[in-house]
Amino acid sequence: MTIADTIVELTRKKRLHFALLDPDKQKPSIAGHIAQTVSDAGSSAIMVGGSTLLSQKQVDETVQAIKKNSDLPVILFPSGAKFLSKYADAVFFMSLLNSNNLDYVIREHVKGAPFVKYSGLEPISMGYVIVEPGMTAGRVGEAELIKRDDPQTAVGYALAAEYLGMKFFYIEAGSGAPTPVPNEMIQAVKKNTSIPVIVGGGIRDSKTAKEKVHAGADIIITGTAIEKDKHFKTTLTDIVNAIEGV
Ligand code: 1GP
Repeated sequence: MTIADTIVELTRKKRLHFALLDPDKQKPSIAGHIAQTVSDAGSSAIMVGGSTLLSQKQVDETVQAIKKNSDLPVILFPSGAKFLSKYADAVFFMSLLNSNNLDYVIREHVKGAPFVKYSGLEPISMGYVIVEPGMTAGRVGEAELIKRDDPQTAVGYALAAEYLGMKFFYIEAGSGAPTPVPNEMIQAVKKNTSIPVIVGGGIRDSKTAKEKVHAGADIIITGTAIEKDKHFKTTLTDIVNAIEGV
């Protein structure tokens, strides 16, 4: 079974947590160590990516260190064609649907597609949108941010992603966002779409993660909770346990 199908299947049984590691934020050896902890905490996958990467080497070394230390699938979350790594298992082949820059909607994909084909990476089609405040991802991605009080626009994007044949819909407020995607927005998206809904940005504790899952998130992504929290193993374990049973 493909990684995408395995994830879809898992979301039918429980709510999942994915950890996001940005190669720009720590050395590969530390990323390897974190990966082990993420795996022990019960996460289902490790995503690798970031908006401020400088080289493919950085991504390669981080992915290799993660693979050495954990059996979890490693899924790239690339900001551009330059940041793909053949050492990962899969890549979120994602279009930033609310970007004003065609590079992030389709052009980078055209550049990166041959690499995906010949490296054997599994492409996982995903519609991606950024909600206010958007943070660095919103700025770098030149996103026309979805307003926090506009769930209907988010629903439109989710349906468009589904109708375009995308397998997942990722809605996020930006890494480190002071407030995550509003519950009402997640509820509206979930109610209107049938593809798994991934939510991230500004989720740093189990209470918030549970709230987002109650609203309808199938998968929760956390990044900063790993980078900034000294007790991140406990935090991650709490998040995984809190959302699993919802
Ligand atoms: C970024 O949503 C992720 O795409 C992670 O956000 O760093 O706030 O957890 P945080």
